[in-house]
Amino acid sequence: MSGSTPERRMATMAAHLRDGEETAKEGLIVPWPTAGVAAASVFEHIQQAPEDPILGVTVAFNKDPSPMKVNLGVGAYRTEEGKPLVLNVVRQAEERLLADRTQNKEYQPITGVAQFNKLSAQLILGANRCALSGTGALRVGAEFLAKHYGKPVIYVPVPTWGNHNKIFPLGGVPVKPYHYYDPKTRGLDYQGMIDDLRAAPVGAVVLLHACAHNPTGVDPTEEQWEGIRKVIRSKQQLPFFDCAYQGFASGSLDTDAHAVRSFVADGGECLIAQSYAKNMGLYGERIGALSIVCRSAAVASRVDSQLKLVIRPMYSSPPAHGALIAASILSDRDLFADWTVELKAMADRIISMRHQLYDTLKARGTPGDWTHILKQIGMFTFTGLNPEQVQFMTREYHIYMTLDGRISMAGLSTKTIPHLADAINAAVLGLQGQS
Ligand code: KET
Repeated sequence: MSGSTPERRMATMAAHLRDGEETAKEGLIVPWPTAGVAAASVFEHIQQAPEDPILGVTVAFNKDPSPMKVNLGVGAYRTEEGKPLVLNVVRQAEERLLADRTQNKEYQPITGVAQFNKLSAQLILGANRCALSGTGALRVGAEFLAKHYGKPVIYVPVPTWGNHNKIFPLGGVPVKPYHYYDPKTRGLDYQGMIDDLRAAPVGAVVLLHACAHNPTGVDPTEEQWEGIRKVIRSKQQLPFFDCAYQGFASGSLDTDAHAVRSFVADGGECLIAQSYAKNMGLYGERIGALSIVCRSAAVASRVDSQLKLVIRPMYSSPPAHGALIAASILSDRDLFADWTVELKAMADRIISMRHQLYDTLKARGTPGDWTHILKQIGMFTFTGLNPEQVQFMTREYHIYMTLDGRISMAGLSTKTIPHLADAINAAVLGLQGQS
């Protein structure tokens, strides 16, 4: 490189040591001259980042030594004993994979395990596609849209899963809000949503939670979905479904796919990001899928080729293990049947937690209308508690939840519900804590 003689580099280092100034010129390789001596780090300016609003709740929970602590932050299923659950079907699928000596650890194709992709599309569509976590599917979808879609702006519900607001802009797609939740009714602001979609530009991308909206637990009715679909289609907007809870809302995989299927049945195009974290309990395997429904096979094939160009420099190709587990379950009639039973049991336990919490609050005489606990759908209840009340409950009752007042019903058990009800009761009454 011109000018990067050893003498020149020594002079640069000396200058740096003398006045500590940044003297590196573009294209000049400057070894850090003060290595090994007490000196400022090149990263000195970096500020402490805040913990993630959802995963950070678990970090705080883990640090708390209290025996009465409860973690209702992250959306992760727990048993009645408060333990993480590995589904029986997952254990069986893993045992089969382990025993199968034809399995190897080769690189997967860039878009992942083909059979898994096909089966995932079938699961959500009832009868096109790429493999990675739900988060990864959203991220790849975002970057694909930024590169190849003429209207890279995505409308997201308010509120939405917090990561949406980070994933899309980082993938090159700015985020705009649409009305969704009405704090007054603790239900859907249907008219606000419709008005916002009507006012959004032709062709805009619209993020929709396929079912079990996170964090509100509020889903449109079938009729309302029909209205939403008509507006989106009439404005030639592009739906992008985030489907992280199929089977968790109603207990039925088909019922929970209703919204997506209605948009596919009308012949229009859409993107679908699926996650198997919750419904197969494969959180740490990071397994999900991106499907892009296209009008023709020819378009789908070109889209597929471009997705590879997005993925290859991002993570090259996805890990195999989670895809193979999911594919085993999806492809085997018996495992699939057993899975639906286990899934229903998880959904039912969550619903029973809703009833128990509601009844316990009623029994305490806690002021307010708590029927939304019963009405809301899926893993979460959006309690309506404000950040001060949440902080009070964490400080005084060791109950961990996100600041927006969301609680993961899957983190509750018959044993912990009275404690939560006490905490909510005290928070609502503005009482002093008990610890
Ligand atoms: N979409 C939604 C709507 C969602 O709630 C999650 C996870 C994901 C995608 C991520 O899926 P995955 O396959 O794990 O990448 N939500 C829970 C965990 C988290 O925040 O990461 C949560 O809201 O607690």
